[in-house]
Order: sequence, then structure tokens, then C-alpha cells
Amino acid sequence: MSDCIEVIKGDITQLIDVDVIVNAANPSLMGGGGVDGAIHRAAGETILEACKAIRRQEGMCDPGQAVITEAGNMTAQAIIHAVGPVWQGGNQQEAELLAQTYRNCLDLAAANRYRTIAFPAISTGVYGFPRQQAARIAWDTVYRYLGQRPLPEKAIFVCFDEETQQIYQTLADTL
Ligand code: AR6
Repeated sequence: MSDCIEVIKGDITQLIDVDVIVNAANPSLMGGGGVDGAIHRAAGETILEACKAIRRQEGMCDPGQAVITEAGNMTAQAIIHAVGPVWQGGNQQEAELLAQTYRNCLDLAAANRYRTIAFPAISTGVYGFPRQQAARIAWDTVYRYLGQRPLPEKAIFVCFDEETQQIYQTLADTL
């Protein structure tokens, strides 16, 4: 089961051989900094247009929710734009909202019959979620989901920095 999850260090926009790339977006879905900016740059203008169309139809994307678009210039098949919670000290259901964010991404990937999905460390940058706690939630949520469902078959946690990679690697090693 543990081979269903891979931990790598790097830039998520450079991944090849993955069906779905998850973006840490904001409720506007109009792009931003961090991994959101990098993904929109790599994917191109058509993805912003796709996000605008979703906005027109469905409005803002609440924390915990996610939407799917094609992947434009990226080699993946699709991008899931997920809105994690902003850390507000821990008493505003941030943990449950973060778990929900991961679950909604997995549901969308499964519904579209994708087999592999790559996640950044959602909410741990600009949104300020403590890295250790966020990694534990991400790991437990994804691990449980993959163990219970046929799809997706594999998840990759893409860590942008050394500290995040070490946190995820420790979780992987304790399995
Ligand atoms: N590949 C993988 N991970 C990355 C990359 C990359 N290219 N770039 C950054 N990270 P953040 P959030 C890591 O701030 O906290 C945006 O402006 C980064 O080191 O991108 O969910 C949105 O529009 C960190 O570990 O996302 C929202 O307004 C993780 O990705 C807001 O930021 C998440 O950091 C969302 O904040």
C-alpha cells in the first residue's frame, strides 16, 4: 500500500507522467503567487479562461472545495484547482477543511477516471498552515482514500523545499 504514495522534492510544473496536477488556488480561481502562479504560467492562458468560465457558472470556490480543468500546455491531462483553508490559529475548522480539500481532489480525479495525482503542500505557503500538521492531514487523508477506492491508484506529494520533504519522508518511513 505504501508504494501508492510517492514523496519527491521539486517543482510540480515539471512533473511528467502524472494524470492530474493539483493547484493550491484561492476562491477567485484567477491565479496568484506560489504554486498557483507557477501552474498558471506553465499551463497558459487557456486555463485562466477555463477558470473564468467556471467562475461565471459556479461563482467563487469555497475553502475545502475544488474544480477541474484541462491542463493546457502542461503534460498532465488535467489540473484540479483546490482551495485550502487559511490558517487562523487552528480553531476555525482548518484541519477538517484541509482534509476535505484533499478528499475533494481525490473524488474529482476518481470521477474523471484518472489514475495518478500530484499534490503540492496545500495551504502551507501564503495560507500559513503549520507544515507538520498539514502534512499529517494530507498523508492520512490520501492514504486512507487510496486504500478504500480503486481510483486514483497513486498519489505523489511534491515538496518544494527541503523541510517539507523531510516531514513527508518521515511520515513515509513510519508506515
Ligand atoms: N511546485 C511545488 N510546490 C510549490 C511550488 C511549485 N512550483 N511553488 C510553491 N510551492 P502556496 P497556499 C509550495 O503559497 O499556502 C496563492 O497566491 C510552497 O512552498 O503556493 O495554499 C494562491 O492564489 C508551499 O509549500 O499556496 C492563494 O491565494 C505550497 O506549495 C494562496 O497562494 C503551498 O504554498 C494559496 O496559499
